[in-house]
Amino acid sequence: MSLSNEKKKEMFWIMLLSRRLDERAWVLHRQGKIAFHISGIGQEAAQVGAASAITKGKDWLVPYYRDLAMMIAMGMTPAEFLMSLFGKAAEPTSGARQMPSHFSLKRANIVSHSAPVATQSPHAAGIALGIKMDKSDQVVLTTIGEGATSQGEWYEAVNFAAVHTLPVVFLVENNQYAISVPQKLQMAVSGAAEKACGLGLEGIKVDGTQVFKVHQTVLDAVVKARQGEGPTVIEAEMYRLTPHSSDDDDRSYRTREEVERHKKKDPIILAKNHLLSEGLLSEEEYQTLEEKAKSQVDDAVKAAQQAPFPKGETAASPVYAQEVNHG
Ligand SMILES: Cc1ncc(C[n+]2csc(CCOP(=O)(O)OP(=O)(O)O)c2C)c(N)n1
Ligand SMILES: [Mg+2]
Repeated sequence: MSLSNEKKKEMFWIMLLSRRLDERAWVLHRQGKIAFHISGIGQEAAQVGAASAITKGKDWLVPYYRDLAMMIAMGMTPAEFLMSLFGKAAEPTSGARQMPSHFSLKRANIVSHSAPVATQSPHAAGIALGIKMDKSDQVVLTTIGEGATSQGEWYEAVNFAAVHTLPVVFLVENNQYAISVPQKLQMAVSGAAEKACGLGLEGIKVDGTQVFKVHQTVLDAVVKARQGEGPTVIEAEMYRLTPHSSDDDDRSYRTREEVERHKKKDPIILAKNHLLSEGLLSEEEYQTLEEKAKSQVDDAVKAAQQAPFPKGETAASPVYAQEVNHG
């Protein structure tokens, strides 16, 4: 089923809003107002394309730390994200106990991941097993970086899902680096999609800078999973346009020329040009969206800054089911 014009514009809006929100997080970090940020800049097309292929509130999502745009597409608000950066009590992932960007959102069936990379993959396979045992037609989407597909957990999860024909889509966001390690020092194959055939399932590569292409590829895999035809590995290729995190200096391992070259394939610009060329967006409408994004981010920053911190006496309460007596 092809996307309606309205849906295409909405997907572009989510990408734009997420980009401006992500950029603001960098500014807040450089102003010394937050301690840490890990960015999804350059990965918005894959994230929004994939999120709009599952059914919100019905299907399950097990994301990873770069998925800010995916989370916004799934209904997390900018203020909720910013509250996690400021460590505020009302942030929905953990009430400020988790590191920022360890995303979860109970109301949208989005499950938190642990800090060790790839541990989310077996969680996703396990949820998919539960769905199959319940004979439900839900689907699980899970994401991961290409570097983390070297981890045993990823192979175990994909293998298990293939053996048991589980309704799960493994989306690999291949941004070409794992911190400072380029893909060619990470794997001897052409990418994560190539690994899939060795485990007995389909592996598909897609241009991860093209939101509507990613959407269609993930949608096909979701339909297949929902029909009981098993899992798919999808590798979306893009480029991490920022350093790994606010603690990283990428000048030590890649040239500025390389980064500048990849900015020509910035997914926001590609999506904007696509909508302009199809007559779905005008320059004036685009400027209006930019202003709207700026004012929504401004408002969200204010709300998050004004929100209360968790109370000291609640420090252990969301971690343990019952209060623990340390005396
Ligand atoms: C098991 C484990 N080893 C190392 C780390 C440190 N670490 C955090 S992110 C990361 C890079 C992961 O790269 P990739 O999977 O390509 O994802 P990207 O950050 O590029 O999106 C590493 C090595 C970790 N969190 N867990
Ligand atoms: Mg990577």
